Amino acid sequence: MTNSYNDIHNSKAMLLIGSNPAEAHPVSLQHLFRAKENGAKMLVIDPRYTRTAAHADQFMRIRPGSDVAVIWGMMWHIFENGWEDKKFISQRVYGMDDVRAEVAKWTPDEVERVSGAPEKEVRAAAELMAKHKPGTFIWCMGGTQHTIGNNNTRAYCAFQLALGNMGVSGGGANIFRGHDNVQGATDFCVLSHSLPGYYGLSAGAWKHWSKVWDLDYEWVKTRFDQDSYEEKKGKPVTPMNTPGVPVSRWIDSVLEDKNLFAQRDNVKAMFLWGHAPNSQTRGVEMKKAMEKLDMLVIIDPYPTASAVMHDRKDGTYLLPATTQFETHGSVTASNRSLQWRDRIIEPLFESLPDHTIMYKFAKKFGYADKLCKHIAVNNDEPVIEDITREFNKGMWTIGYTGQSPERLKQHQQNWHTFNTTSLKAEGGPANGDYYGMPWPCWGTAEMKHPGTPLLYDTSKPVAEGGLNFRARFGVERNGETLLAEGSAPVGNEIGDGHPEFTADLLKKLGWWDDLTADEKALADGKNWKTDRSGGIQRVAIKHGCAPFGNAKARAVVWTFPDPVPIHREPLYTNRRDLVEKYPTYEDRKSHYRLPVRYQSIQAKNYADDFPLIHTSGRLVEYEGGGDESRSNPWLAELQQEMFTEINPVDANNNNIQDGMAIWVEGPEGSRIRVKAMVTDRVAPGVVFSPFHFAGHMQGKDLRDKYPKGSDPYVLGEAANTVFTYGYDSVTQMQESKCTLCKIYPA
Ligand SMILES: Nc1nc2c(c(=O)[nH]1)N[C@H]1C(S)=C(S)[C@@H](COP(=O)(O)OP(=O)(O)OC[C@H]3O[C@@H](n4cnc5c(=O)[nH]c(N)nc54)[C@H](O)[C@@H]3O)O[C@H]1N2
Ligand SMILES: Nc1nc2c(c(=O)[nH]1)N[C@H]1C(S)=C(S)[C@@H](COP(=O)(O)OP(=O)(O)OC[C@H]3O[C@@H](n4cnc5c(=O)[nH]c(N)nc54)[C@H](O)[C@@H]3O)O[C@H]1N2
Ligand SMILES: [Mo]
Repeated sequence: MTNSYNDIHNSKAMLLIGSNPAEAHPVSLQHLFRAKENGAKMLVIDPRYTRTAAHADQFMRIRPGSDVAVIWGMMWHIFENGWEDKKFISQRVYGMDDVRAEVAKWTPDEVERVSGAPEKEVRAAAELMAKHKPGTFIWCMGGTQHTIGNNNTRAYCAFQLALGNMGVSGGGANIFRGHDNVQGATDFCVLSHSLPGYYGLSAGAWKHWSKVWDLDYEWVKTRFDQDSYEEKKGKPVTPMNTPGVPVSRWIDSVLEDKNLFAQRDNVKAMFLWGHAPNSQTRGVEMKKAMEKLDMLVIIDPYPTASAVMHDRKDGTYLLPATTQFETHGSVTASNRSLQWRDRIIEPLFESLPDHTIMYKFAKKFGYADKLCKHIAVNNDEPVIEDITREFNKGMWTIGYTGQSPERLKQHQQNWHTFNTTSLKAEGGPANGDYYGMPWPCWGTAEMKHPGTPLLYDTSKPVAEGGLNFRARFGVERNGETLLAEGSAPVGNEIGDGHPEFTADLLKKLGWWDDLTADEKALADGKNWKTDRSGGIQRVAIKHGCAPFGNAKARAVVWTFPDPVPIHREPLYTNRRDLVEKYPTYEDRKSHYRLPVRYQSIQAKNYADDFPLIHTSGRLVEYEGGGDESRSNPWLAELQQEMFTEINPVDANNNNIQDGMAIWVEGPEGSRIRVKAMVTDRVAPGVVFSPFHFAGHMQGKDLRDKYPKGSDPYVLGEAANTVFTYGYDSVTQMQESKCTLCKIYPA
């Protein structure tokens, strides 16, 4: 998220695509209402007429999976009418001409053919955004859970770049997140492809973190398999330097032919740590994978659907974890602000906080002393403040270094001093800071950087939270500069684009002697993100420069499968007429260590037997897999049954009446028994299911299998039992917004 929920108060227009905050972010929706009261226009683009759409000035319905078509369709009108911000593009964007060439193909007729949105609506939507600036662009899961999710999100960003809506208050790309610490979990890379702070997995990255942890890099290396199973740029690489299997594909890491798997063996043990299995697609195959494991461990306040989905007899452990109310420490909000939280209640029953459980494992494995070398431990609980100080010492890349526990606590204790629109403290002990010091909060805590409330905003000096686009991808490409031209943050002494800061660049600029002797000792030979003294960052900022250089935003990502976002039909599509022109990717031999199927699935026509598009999402009453919220009597009262939304036309054509029990059957051979909700919220040809239910499997009630007294009040079929194969070509996000189905009375 480049801006913040609060900053949306300053927007003149709000575009929401694949985002339904009335159900998924009801508190954040209040900020959108503030903007509406200030006169902002609201545009909602979604396959469904949602509770959010009910508040919109314009609602535009699209076919699931057609986001690129409709965004390029809107940009077609923007370019046609010269509504783009030419100055912004020439100074701060690389590759917009390539986008323009792709957009030219999306004439109004083609946009309507692919997305279903008629020219009149698409033009009105484009005009709404072009004539009301600054405008914010909000997207959520409707855009990301696709094989081309990365194309969708990049098309959204290109749209904002074209209008010059980036780096300004009231503008930006604002992605409403899921759980309260999704941003923090991402920043720490609780993922398979990077070390904390997006350092990647190269030897240099491991060496940096080994220094921060004060561990011998050679010892860290011995923790990994030294054999190689794949190549990078023609050279063999070991698992330590290659992304592991992402959670979306864990089933395949168990079931896939081991000879096709880029690691020594299949996965034999699985920890589901705060994870609901019914949140993942291919439920029937997951049951198989669960049963094939040697060991299954569930670390959760609830037994979850993991307790009932499989028929394991042994080797299954349930470790009760506390909830966030029983621990304390910092979490990171969507707008990159860190917030300190206190413990509300002592841990209930025998449950333990997650970090205590983790420490106890490290003890069993024999490396607890290394895990907590500079972290005090009380009664097996690592001290949270010390963990915070440790990441402060390492995460220079994104400026997670200035938010010391002391500063975070000061913000928490002085909430009332912060302005609720600008997030800036007006007087008081944190005067001038932005709430939670949204990252990047550069340098050390002593430097007192206030945090960066808006990314890439050149109207303020970097020292006061200003910024520009990163020089992350080199300084030149095909003879063209990648650096910003004639644009820099206020007070930047270079006054134009410049590369990332290194010790050498400081020397070249004659700024090296601005470092103290202590800083020089750590900074020599290093760059802005590996200098553990923070001196390079401090001096760059002193001269008004962003430590990561000043470049253009790239609208062409030459390292991705589709450098300029293009439309591709979903794997399971009922628009066979579009497959030839907009085919999916070729199958891939190895991505995140596993083969990935694309074309081999799309090649087969499922549409005759499974004519309806099946999409999925959220209800305000329940959260995620839903075991926690379906165990809450007040919420359970409000949504007592799993259901599927069906348009009256499809209901009538399939002998279905509102409230009837029906089967929804998917193309991979499974079906779920649910209640029909007949409604025009969905268009003919599209059905929608919430994914929060579990405890029924293909018509069978599994209530008896829950440990005594732990069954949630409400059980139901998991939508993901019938959601199918399909993974984003870069991130491997599952395709849970777009599959096919048929429906019939049960
Ligand atoms: N009550 C509640 N709140 C939650 C959650 C919860 O489980 N319950 N979960 C949290 C989490 S983890 C997240 S990530 C967020 C998610 O928040 P959202 O993404 O807003 O929620 P969803 O309902 O999954 O999807 C949003 C919309 O995408 C639409 N959609 C479906 N297919 C497409 C498509 O192809 N293109 C487009 N443009 N739109 C499409 C759906 O119709 C839906 O209205 O919510 C968070 N908030
Ligand atoms: N079909 C379909 N599938 C989807 C989606 C969709 O839109 N459609 N959305 C996807 C998205 S965006 C997401 S984020 C996932 C969500 O998927 P998950 O993250 O797997 O689901 P949740 O149920 O939100 O949370 C998982 C578990 O965390 C436990 N928990 C709560 N607090 C704590 C704690 O402090 N410690 C521990 N250890 N556990 C705790 C809860 O009891 C719960 O069982 O679902 C995905 N799946
Ligand atoms: Mo999410």
